Amino acid sequence: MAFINRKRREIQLKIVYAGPAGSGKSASLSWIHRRFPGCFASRLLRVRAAGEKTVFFDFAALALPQAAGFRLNVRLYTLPGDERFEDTARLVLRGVDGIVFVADAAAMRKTNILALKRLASALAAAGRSLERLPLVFQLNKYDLLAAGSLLLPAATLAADLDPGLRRPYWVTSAARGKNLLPPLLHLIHLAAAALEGQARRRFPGLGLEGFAAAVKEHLRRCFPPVDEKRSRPATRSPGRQDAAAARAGLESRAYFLIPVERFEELLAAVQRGAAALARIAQAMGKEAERR
Ligand SMILES: Nc1nc2c(ncn2[C@@H]2O[C@H](COP(=O)(O)OP(=O)(O)OP(=O)(O)O)[C@@H](O)[C@H]2O)c(=O)[nH]1
Ligand SMILES: [Mg+2]
Repeated sequence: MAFINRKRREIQLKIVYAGPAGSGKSASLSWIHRRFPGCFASRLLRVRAAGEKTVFFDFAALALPQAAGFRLNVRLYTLPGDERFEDTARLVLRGVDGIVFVADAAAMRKTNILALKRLASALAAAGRSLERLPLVFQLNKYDLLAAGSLLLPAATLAADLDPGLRRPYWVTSAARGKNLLPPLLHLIHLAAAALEGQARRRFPGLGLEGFAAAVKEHLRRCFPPVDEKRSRPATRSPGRQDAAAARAGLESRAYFLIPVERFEELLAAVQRGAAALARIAQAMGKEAERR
């Protein structure tokens, strides 16, 4: 269940982008962050470990006002898809409230299915059930159809991952910024509704009634409808708006190199807040560079 601090009247929701290696998880979060910098309370942090063993994940926090009298903090992470980074995945999945599974339409069929199975096992090992978690699917890279690639039909890919089609899915292109917001916003709303339901049963006096509806309304206000024309990558002679967006994108990203043995410490900093995370990651990065 999400982290609720009753004293400080604060709720944290943790949303994780999962999926096979290279499916477009980082590209999706990075596009949303670049396109709507004003909706975020933090920069987009890309964390990489120094040393032999590599860990890699992205992190950003959404800035949302109070909902049902609670300050809401939505933390967004991407998991590294590569099997070698299972330790990272396990740590990042701790306390997850919802998952955007980004499938790769250009990958082999079994690649997506295996990645989903691995995710279910990682959650089961931590005593969680994928079945019971809010989950949406992004079927990504369908822009490649226009380039002449032969891709699995989206309906087939969706049925591969969710045979009963019980979960919603969107056909997306992280490269072109197509359909990236709806899955995320829908998932945050699902996670908020799940939390409201759980809290009603477990903490009847908490007063979270209307929480999910308030979250949905904040999200609608924060993320205005996307103008698809502006979401295309800048052309050779970018207009003023495109240049400003590109600059904002560059400034909003940060890359950190951290020693892997301090990864737990880094994640603990994530729990404390984006500013603490940035400070610690920066210090670790400097340390790693000196070695
Ligand atoms: N054509 C196309 N390429 C994409 C799309 N999304 C991502 N890519 C490309 O696929 C590659 C991998 O994208 P990432 O976003 O780094 O993938 P990831 O899921 O974060 O990968 P890991 O972190 O390694 O698990 C990059 O070269 C992206 O430019 C898409 O929608 N269409
Ligand atoms: Mg990535």
